[in-house]
Amino acid sequence: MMNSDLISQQEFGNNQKLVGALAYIYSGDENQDGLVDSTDLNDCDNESTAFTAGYVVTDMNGDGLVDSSDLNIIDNNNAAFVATVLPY
Ligand SMILES: [Ca+2]
Ligand SMILES: [Ca+2]
Repeated sequence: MMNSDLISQQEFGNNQKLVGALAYIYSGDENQDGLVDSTDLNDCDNESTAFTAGYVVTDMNGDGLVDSSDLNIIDNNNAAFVATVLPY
């Protein structure tokens, strides 16, 4: 059994990204509507243009600044159709 098999059995919906030996939770859903889409990208882009800093929801990597690195996270996860997976 591979490490990725172990991790995929530990979380619901196979909704994590395995990088090396670590599993990461996706981010990018700034407005918490369950999808990473263009509305999240627009909100982050607006705050990036305004040089927003601090503990804000558009700071995807948690470095205290809203900039292109946060936009890249949202853009990549938007392209991968990342969405919330919930039990019914
Ligand atoms: Ca969203
Ligand atoms: Ca950031």
